[in-house]
Amino acid sequence: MQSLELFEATEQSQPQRLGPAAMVLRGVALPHVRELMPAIEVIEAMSPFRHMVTPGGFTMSVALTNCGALGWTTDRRGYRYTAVDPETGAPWPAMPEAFARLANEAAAVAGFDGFKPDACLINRYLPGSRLSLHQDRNERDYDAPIVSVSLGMRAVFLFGGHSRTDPAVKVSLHHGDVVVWGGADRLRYHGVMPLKDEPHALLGSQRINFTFRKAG
Ligand code: MD3
Ligand code: FE
Repeated sequence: MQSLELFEATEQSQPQRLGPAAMVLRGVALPHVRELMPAIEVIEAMSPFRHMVTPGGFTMSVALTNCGALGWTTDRRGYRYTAVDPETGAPWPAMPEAFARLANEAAAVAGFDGFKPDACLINRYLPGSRLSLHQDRNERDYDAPIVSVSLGMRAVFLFGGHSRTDPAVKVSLHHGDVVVWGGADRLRYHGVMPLKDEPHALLGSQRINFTFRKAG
């Protein structure tokens, strides 16, 4: 028991470097969970989670919604950011101040001062959901970092290189973990392995991931 507690304490306190400008901050979102969870309910009541279709005609296994001035969408015509939810015809729900603050503080810890996200993509994974290797390149400005917050079930994240065929490092992301990446790591290929059903005490059989970006 003693050694397990020591291990967990270490897991949470050591920022893990994935690349020259990419860091995993273990557990730093844990104090914010009680604010984040009810905020998701408000957001999904306005803009529900939905499975979007890729330009290649595949329906994503991950369901998504957005908050903030801009939201990421895909359909047969391509990937893009829009100010309006194509499903409701209304603007995406506003980004809660607490979300923007968490993203700004995490970015600063990783060395990116003054991060002001205008988009927050919210991905919902169920057992079996996956995200194939891709680059995030629909944002206007690659100088801004991206901040991701993981809640619920564990996921195995794939951190690749600058070419699709470069070998990928596997990183487990747990409830409360935050990843920040920018600079030289901003355009790395990345993805998420199919989720195993390991129900989480608070969220059950799902994983929620927020990615904060400066899209416009
Ligand atoms: C990218 N989401 O929505 S975020 C996406 O867990 C997306 O839902 C994943 O990729 C998710 O576009 C991953 C975390 C992440 C971490 C490190 C990265 C993305 C990264 C390093 C380089 C590039
Ligand atoms: Fe991505």
